[in-house]
Amino acid sequence: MTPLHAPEAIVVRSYLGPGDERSLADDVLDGLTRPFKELPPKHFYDARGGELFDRISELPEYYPTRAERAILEARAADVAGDAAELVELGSGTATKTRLLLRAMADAGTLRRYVPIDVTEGLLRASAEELVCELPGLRVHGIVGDFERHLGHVPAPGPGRRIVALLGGTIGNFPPGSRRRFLRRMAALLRPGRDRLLLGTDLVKDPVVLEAAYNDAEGVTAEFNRNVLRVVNRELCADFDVDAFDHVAFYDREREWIEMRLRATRRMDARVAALGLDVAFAAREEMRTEISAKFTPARLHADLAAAGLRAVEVMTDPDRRFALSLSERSRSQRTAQP
Ligand code: AVJ
Repeated sequence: MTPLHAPEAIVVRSYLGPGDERSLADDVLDGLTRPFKELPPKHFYDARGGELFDRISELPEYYPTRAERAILEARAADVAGDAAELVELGSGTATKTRLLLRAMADAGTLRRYVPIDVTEGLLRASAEELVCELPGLRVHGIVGDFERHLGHVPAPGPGRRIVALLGGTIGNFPPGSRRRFLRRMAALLRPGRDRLLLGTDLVKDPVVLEAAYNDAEGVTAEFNRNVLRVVNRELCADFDVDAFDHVAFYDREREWIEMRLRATRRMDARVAALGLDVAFAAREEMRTEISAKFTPARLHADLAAAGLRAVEVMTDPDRRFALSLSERSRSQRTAQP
């Protein structure tokens, strides 16, 4: 049987190589030799970490995924209606993406989907499904790290492009890096035509925020500890994973959730691949994630600092989460990716 879609409908390019274990190695070397130890959150997401995150997104306490989906369900046509191309950073299982691509298909403007994700299997599987579901769609997949491989996003085609960073992932960046990264995303947009679609979790009652990161089932705790399993496997380390407690709290001053791992006792660990010995004092904490929460003022200030201007900010009925659509302001210059 001939496939319904053209065989060349899917192109997948991988930019991951030996350098990627090195990126973990460099991050671990930096992070574990700091006076206040720290590991960047992007290393949570191996296959197990991805599954744990999917489970988190279904927890009763973890509202962001549901709130964002509710906005997309109500507003997909307004968001993506007349766009030709969707570039998505960290596409994962592409469930929310479907709503956008369908709206573009319904409007008759859909041409291309450009997902960027570190997990090649997920990316290929969702590309196959999408080209079957949406006749005429072309997928240009980029297997890579969106912090390092944005330069491989192909030049935009005719029609409007939307660059999407959903889920509140922008909150993982500390304030200065956040603006730098927004600027690099802005560089993928043509002024006056293309748009950035950004998901941001909103400042709210700290009780609600802290519950979302301290679920009763302990899935977030397992997700948090998973970064140590990744380091053990990839860098031949010997962390006693279960000897670390999950800690998550809302920092009211900085307006972000901070996750940490706390050593339950004095501990020595060896990271053999780095020839590194690490000592933890009893109750010493290591930071594993920040997840910034936004006020409308902070969102607009960060966008403006990146040469962007919001044309629309949509929230769910409970105002827990915001999806914003922004344009590049013509006057400002932006950095190259
Ligand atoms: C995927 C980064 C948006 O910050 O809420 C969920 C990750 N960490 N529970 C978030 C996460 C703990 C999530 N993001």
